[in-house]
Amino acid sequence: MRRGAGAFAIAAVCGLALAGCSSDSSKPELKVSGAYMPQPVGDGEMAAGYVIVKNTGGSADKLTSVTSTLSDDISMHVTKDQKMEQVSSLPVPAKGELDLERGGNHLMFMGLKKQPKLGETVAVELHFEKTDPITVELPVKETTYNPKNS
Ligand SMILES: [Cu+2]
Repeated sequence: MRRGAGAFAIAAVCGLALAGCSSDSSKPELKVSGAYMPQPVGDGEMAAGYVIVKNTGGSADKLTSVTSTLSDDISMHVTKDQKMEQVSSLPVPAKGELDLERGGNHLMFMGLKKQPKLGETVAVELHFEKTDPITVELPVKETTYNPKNS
């Protein structure tokens, strides 16, 4: 309880200070944006997911696993020379970002329990080495959706 209240007080102070509060933190400060899942084609058994994890903190973190009710088998992939390769974690650099995007790194959902349909959202929990898990809602977009083209 004490710890939770303390964190809340710090958050309130940061809100008032507006700037410079998290920038001198030595801990990772993560924020997720740009999340989406392209609608899988046909009755495909797998889907990809994309998020951007921004770290404004002074130390690096790692995305270590991803969980969701959509699938029990979610892995992290990097793309090298047009080929996918599974990795056990993805780095979130200090004062940098982890970018999952089309043609590059992505989340891979295997053995889908249901078909995600356009307009729905898929709740996903991102687990990190240092930071507490972050829940993200991935909106299901057109199969060919790419935020860079819209
Ligand atoms: Cu993949």
